[in-house]
Amino acid sequence: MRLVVNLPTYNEKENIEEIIKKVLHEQKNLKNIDLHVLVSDSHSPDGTAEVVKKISKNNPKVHYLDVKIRGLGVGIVKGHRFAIDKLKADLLAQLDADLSHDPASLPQMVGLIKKGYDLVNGSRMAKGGQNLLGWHRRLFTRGSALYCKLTWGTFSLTEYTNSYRVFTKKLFEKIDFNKVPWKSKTYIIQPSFLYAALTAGAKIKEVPIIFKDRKNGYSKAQIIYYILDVLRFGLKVRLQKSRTFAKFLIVGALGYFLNSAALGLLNRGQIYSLQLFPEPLLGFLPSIPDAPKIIFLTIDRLLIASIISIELSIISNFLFHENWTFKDRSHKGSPFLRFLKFNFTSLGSPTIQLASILFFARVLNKHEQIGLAVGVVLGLFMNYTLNLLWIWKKSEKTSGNIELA
Ligand SMILES: Nc1nc2c(ncn2[C@@H]2O[C@H](COP(=O)(O)OP(=O)(O)O)[C@@H](O)[C@H]2O)c(=O)[nH]1
Ligand SMILES: [Mg+2]
Repeated sequence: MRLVVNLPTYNEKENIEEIIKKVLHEQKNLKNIDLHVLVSDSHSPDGTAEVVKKISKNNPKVHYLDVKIRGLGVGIVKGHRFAIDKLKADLLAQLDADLSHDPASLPQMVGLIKKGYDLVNGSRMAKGGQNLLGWHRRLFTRGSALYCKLTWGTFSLTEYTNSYRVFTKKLFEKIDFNKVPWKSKTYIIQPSFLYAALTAGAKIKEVPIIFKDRKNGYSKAQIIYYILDVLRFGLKVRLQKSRTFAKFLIVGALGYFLNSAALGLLNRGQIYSLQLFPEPLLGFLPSIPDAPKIIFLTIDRLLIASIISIELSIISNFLFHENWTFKDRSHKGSPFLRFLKFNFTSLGSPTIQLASILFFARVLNKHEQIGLAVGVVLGLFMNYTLNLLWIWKKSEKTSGNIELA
């Protein structure tokens, strides 16, 4: 099994030889792994290329790739692509070339990949991890992590803005790079690649790492622009997630209008006060008082019309959810079974509304309209949650699984 460790570089002349040596030193701890190092360099003007080319001449395990264009994302994405296509990598790793990341963590990370994880994320914030940068960089790292957690909804993932990772070729191939801003001049590749891995269904494990500040050379991080990119990316993720809920609300509103129009036409021949037919469409059914009664239910035109129009709206909601709202989620199993489940969950809302009306009116002595309003909102969220957890579950494509070390 071949592991290619990608070291993205821009002006790392003073560090590159030592980091290559340190990575190759780990070969002894990586049994059954054929370890290679790839330096993906953005055409550094400082002579990084010369240093690497000199080493690679004498060592077939060391490779140099000039990605030509500036950008950490370019180095990362083009480097891994080259590792797969030209170096025949099965496993991919990446770490900073300035000795901030200790390659000694590689064996543990590779071990976890062998256990079945798709991506192992080095984290400064997992228990045992450390960030030895200055306070403003630590603040940035922590702030970004909190922001990403909140906007992405990934509370068990502790680190987002770090490059130390190991993952499978299979995962890399699954990622749609058209959706990853990898050509950006900032380091947004770090969180956005992680997000892409999550949406590709990656099983992720975090391991604690210690991040040391570089001794030689200078940092190319442009923190202000990076912050702006992290903010923008999180917002985009949030909006995408909210889009599903917005669709759910639109479908619900449409269902309500269909329901009320059908009820009006069947029971009165009108939509709201607009008379469309001279007679109710169900005019042949008896209305009170000549309707038969079963216990407390009067089997009259209103009851039948309500049942038909409610079911019509359930059918309409189901069709829209199936083909629009939850289109990207799992459609495994029989659509009919999903339809039955949907009918069942649709009963939940009125039940919750009734309970809420009674609770507000009888227990809290409040107006029943408050109870109804609360019940509508609660019912809506319950329905939405059940739809997500029970009917249109996370698909292979959209699910992610994160574990901490
Ligand atoms: N290929 C490539 N690598 C880059 C570029 N900018 C930074 N890097 C590398 O990314 C890693 C982290 O960059 P660094 O400047 O140390 O950022 P910091 O650790 O966040 O301060 C180092 O190995 C850099 O050489 C770039 O434009 N192209
Ligand atoms: Mg650095």
